[in-house]
Amino acid sequence: MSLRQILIAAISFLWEKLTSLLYRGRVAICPSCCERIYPGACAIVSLPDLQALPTLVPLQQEPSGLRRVFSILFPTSLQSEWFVRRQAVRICSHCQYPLPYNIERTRQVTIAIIGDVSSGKSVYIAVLLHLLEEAAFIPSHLRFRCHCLTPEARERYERDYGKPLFVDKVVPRGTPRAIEMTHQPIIYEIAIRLEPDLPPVRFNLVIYDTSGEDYVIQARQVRYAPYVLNADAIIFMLDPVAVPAMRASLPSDPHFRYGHSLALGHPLDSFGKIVLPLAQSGVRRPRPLAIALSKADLLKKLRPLGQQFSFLRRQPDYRGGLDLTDLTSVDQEVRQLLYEYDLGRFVEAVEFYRGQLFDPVCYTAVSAIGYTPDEQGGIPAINPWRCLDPFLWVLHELRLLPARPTSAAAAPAHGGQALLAGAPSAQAWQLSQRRAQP
Ligand SMILES: Nc1nc2c(ncn2[C@@H]2O[C@H](COP(=O)(O)OP(=O)(O)O)[C@@H](O)[C@H]2O)c(=O)[nH]1
Ligand SMILES: [Mg+2]
Repeated sequence: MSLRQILIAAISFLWEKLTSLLYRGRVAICPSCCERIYPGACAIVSLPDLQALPTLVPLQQEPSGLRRVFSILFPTSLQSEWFVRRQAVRICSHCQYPLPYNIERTRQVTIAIIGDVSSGKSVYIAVLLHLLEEAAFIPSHLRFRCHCLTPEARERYERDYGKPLFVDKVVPRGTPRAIEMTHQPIIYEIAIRLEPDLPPVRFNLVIYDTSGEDYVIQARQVRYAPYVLNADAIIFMLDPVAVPAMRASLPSDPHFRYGHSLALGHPLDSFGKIVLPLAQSGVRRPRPLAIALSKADLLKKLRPLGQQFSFLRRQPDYRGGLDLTDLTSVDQEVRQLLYEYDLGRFVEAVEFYRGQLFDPVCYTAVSAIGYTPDEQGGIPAINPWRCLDPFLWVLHELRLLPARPTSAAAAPAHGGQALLAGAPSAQAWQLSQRRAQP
């Protein structure tokens, strides 16, 4: 190696170190290709027909040289009248995806809803989006705004899953495997005002739906569902139908002939395969993990009425705020249920990664439909039960949503750790929330 080459290598190394220090907090992840980007260094285009790339008109090229450094540090605001009139958006430098208009100043929160094929992800997401848009969980004293930034992706999802469920009353068919390496997530801009004189808590909620095969086949996950690696929180759907001991205890329901003809993987194997890329990625960033036992309507058929778990008989009231006391008891009962049905090893596998990949962990049970579909996949109605438990818990753990004040005395959970922290006052909570912002 010549002296010149050594000098060039040293300068580029120093420049890299300097820029990573200088650009701290300016980096974002493209919601579509999941590559790291600097929003300030992305090209700006006019996109009158939102998300229809062929119609885009360039307004500002990607800056280069010193202008690039300046643009990264002080991104051009798209809120000026000139940009607003042209419906300007930034596009990703790697995949040209039209980025959320506020990406340079708003926290992106990715909640990865993952699980094996047919574990109930798509149905759950379709119902969750409805509940989110109806603000069904926001206590009446809080002001809430939820605006979808990806109307086309949302419409497509509604056509494929929302309409069959809510209008046609039939369970939709499975999600096809991904063939592209970019994704069309559904993104909501959310603002929650806790106190009239305090600025609202703002974030962009990013939700994806991918085929279960893309998660459980490791090579496919890294390729087609890379957002799991960057997810801020994970909801793992645990399918009771895939648990041999539970399935054996369920009456031979005609429902099993619909949508369950696949050879289902054991949840322990699926969880292991999903976790492996996270463990191998070297990113040691523990994130909240909610285990959601899906299709919980089936759990009611496991035992005679009088011997059922108490959480199956309770209906949470989200209007009063997230009830951590109730969640703690659900967590304990679901763990107990898993041990009872031979899934102790699953709980232990989760514990193994706790602190390293996940922290904290909460066990919940959800039924997106609220009924068991008939032989043809027909359902009488959609009557979601406890669907918001994992979602709200995750938001609470990410310090984006306060809990009901009376739940401050939530019992400490397993391992002597307080799984569910108490609920501070709105002001104290918002202060701590702001400190937690990246
Ligand atoms: N009993 C019951 N079955 C459900 C529920 N949600 C989904 N299913 C069943 O699970 C099948 C797969 O659901 P889907 O959301 O497509 O699973 P995905 O492959 O994980 O996206 C559906 O065809 C339904 O038969 C539920 O809340 N209760
Ligand atoms: Mg699906």
